[in-house]
Amino acid sequence: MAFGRVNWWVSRIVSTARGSAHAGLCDGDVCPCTGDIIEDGQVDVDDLLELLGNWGLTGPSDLNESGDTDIDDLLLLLAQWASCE
Ligand SMILES: [Ca+2]
Repeated sequence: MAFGRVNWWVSRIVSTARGSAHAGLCDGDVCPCTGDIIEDGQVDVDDLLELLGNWGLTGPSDLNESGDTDIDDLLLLLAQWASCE
């Protein structure tokens, strides 16, 4: 698969995740930077790998505190993809 096509899919997923997060879990326009799992000041691939490594488990990767790390947590992380401010 060409890089441009992968980039398009990532953009679509992040856009959808941002819409989901803003529809339910954020307070107004302010979303906490809970996606910064490894606490380095940004939500990036390192946080994504940490989340995937803890799939099904509780802990810091359980961003919505539902009791396990699942697709909802992945969508939250993608919605916060960027530097934390
Ligand atoms: Ca969860």
